[in-house]
Amino acid sequence: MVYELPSLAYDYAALEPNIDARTMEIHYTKHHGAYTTNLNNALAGSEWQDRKIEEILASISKLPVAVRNNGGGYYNHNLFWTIMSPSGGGQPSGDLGAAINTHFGSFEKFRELFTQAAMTRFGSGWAWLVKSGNELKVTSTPNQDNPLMDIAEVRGIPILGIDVWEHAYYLKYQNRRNEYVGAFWNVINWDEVSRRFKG
Ligand code: MN3
Repeated sequence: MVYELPSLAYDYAALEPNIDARTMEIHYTKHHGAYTTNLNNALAGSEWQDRKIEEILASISKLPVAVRNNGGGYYNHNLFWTIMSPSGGGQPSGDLGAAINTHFGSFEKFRELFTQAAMTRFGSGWAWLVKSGNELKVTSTPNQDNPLMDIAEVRGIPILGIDVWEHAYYLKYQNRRNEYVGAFWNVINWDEVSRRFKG
């Protein structure tokens, strides 16, 4: 199997002004593109090359660091593009909205926790909302790690994630990660997050 860069459901400028077109273009074509190529190279000829990415990540402690970095980068960005939308923002309703209220008290409390996870991740990494059994948890991971990995502190199925690597925001926001994280809420595709929550 050869992993492929998935197509984007919107154009580079679609998330303006929250995420600028130049950042989207470089992030998708160069960064995600490189993770995809490097994952294929790292898996070539190994017994893992025909396995699903989720299975690879679940056994990542047994695999070379190049698979961890690029397999994580491949999966994380696949998720990231889909959980954003030009018609995103607002709050989740239905089962996901109810589950957020149950586990965090309110949407506002959840937003605070998730923002804190994104802001306190030192250096490069991701903040996540994960489904862990019947629970919802907020966590963060360094580099391109994620909660599917058997090495993660908090394991679960990621249903929402924000990339807090500087490459995700530096052109528009420079060092102001807080502004980028604030703008992210305007583009969250809650329909997709709900779909992942149910799945
Ligand atoms: Mn990135």
